[in-house]
Amino acid sequence: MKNILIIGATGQIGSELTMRLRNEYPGGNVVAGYIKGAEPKGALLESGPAHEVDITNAAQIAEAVEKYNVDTIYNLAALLSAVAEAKPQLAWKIGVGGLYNTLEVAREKNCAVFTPSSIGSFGHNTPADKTPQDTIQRPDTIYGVTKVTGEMLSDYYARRFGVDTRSVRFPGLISYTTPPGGGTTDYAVDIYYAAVKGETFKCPLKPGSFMDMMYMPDALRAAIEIMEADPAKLVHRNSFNIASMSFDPEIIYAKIREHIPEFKMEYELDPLRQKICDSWPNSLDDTCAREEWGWRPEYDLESMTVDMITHLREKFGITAPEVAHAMA
Ligand code: AKB
Repeated sequence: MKNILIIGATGQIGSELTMRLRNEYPGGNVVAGYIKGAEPKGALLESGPAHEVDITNAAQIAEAVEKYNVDTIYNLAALLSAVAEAKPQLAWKIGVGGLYNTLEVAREKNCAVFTPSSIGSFGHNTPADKTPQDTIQRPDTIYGVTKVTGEMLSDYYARRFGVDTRSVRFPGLISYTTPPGGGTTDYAVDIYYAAVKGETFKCPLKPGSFMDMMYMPDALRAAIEIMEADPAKLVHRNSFNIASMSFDPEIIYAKIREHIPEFKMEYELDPLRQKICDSWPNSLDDTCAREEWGWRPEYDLESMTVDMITHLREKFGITAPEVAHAMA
């Protein structure tokens, strides 16, 4: 894979994945696909080509693929779970209509396609703990419905037309670069911002709300490694469970307080996000990803917390308070 189009390159995952792919494939075109109003800026704009690609417009996708001789498409266009509940028709148009457009272009132009699925592809009647790779997928949200449809459509295009479609089910992704916006797992990003800025965090989910989470560097590596995996070893394609850590608000709060003891959290529940979270698994079993393409996470809650706090302090120019040493 050398010439890559990222659809949704200015979003939470896209902005970091585009930069990472440009480092990974320095000789190729790594094209930042963006929509009007979300144009790339700064390093993202300066480090490589950019092209307007609205996923609901198949002609625009085809134009970018032809112009840059694209062989791989990363389709990152989606509304996250909570926003999708407010705009279900748009969520379907982008998540399913957009994927259909992408797969059709890929079929005609012979491109591989990565389209992330999510822990949101499961529902309340899925086994919640160590959720198996192959299990019941009857999601309660429109976000989940688009993700399961996307998994099935992508598998269909692989079987029927030989399109090289691959995917992982992302947990909540945590990063200090671009904020997520509109997801159920967003609290696990927001809590770090509040802690570093010295603000009291209002937690939208109640204690005991466990979900899988992952630090962005692991997620980016997963997205690249699955596309590089030896196809002969893949039993599954769309989509692999991947996991690195599972926690609830109490656990992440306690972990941050080990590093910022004065940090305070209060509960101010968001009924929509709570309902969505209650329908999602507590933790996924990622054995198939480990066995079929060697998936291994590198970050746990402790190493992620140290890295998040360090980078957010740098981002906001906040110096770490001096540690008070007791006099002997
Ligand atoms: C969301 O919360 O909607 C996403 C996801 C887990 O897919 N972060």
